[in-house]
Amino acid sequence: MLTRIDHIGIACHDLDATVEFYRATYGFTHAHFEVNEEQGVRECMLKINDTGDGAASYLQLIEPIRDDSAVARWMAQNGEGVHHIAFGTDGTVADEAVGIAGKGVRVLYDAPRNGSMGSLINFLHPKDCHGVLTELVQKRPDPA
Ligand code: CMX
Ligand code: CO
Repeated sequence: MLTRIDHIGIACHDLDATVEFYRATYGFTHAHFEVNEEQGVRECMLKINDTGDGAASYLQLIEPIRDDSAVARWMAQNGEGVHHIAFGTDGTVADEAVGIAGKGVRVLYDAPRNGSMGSLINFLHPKDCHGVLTELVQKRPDPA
């Protein structure tokens, strides 16, 4: 079941300056930085709040590291701004993807890929989601 807004993905030109904007303007300071080579981004997950399913909601600030990345292509058309939304599941992304694909929505990857902080992710095509690039997220299992 999809139980939370896991994150909102926001494309930016200068990650450090954008993180500083969110800190100085809103006081969001719980920041986790990483590079996702496969997705072609440097990113910062800014935690906004914990959620009832034991996970959390974030802003995902993303700066392209390659001109041929999905985010760089999108920014060439749109500039900075909201790029995607991500719903979190309390189950697996693989199961969510099967269920959603069965409703006629295109799932972009055959199998889940690596997302932020050890999560597993997949995407739904924006043209099948009323113009919204939609991501599915399964948070990293808690260490045993
Ligand atoms: N939101 C809404 N619509 C979008 C979009 C977005 N982010 N990106 C592309 N589109 C639209 C385009 O406007 C275009 O519409 P028109 O045909 O009406 O012009 C259509 O989708 C196809 O666009 P395109 O430029 O030909 O598409 P791309 O080849 O760039 O591929 C997509 C689009 C969704 C398949 C690609 O962006 C993708 O694979 N995304 C998933 C991966 C990703 O976004 N990674 C970055 C985030 C990583 C993370 O969250 O961790
Ligand atoms: Co994302």
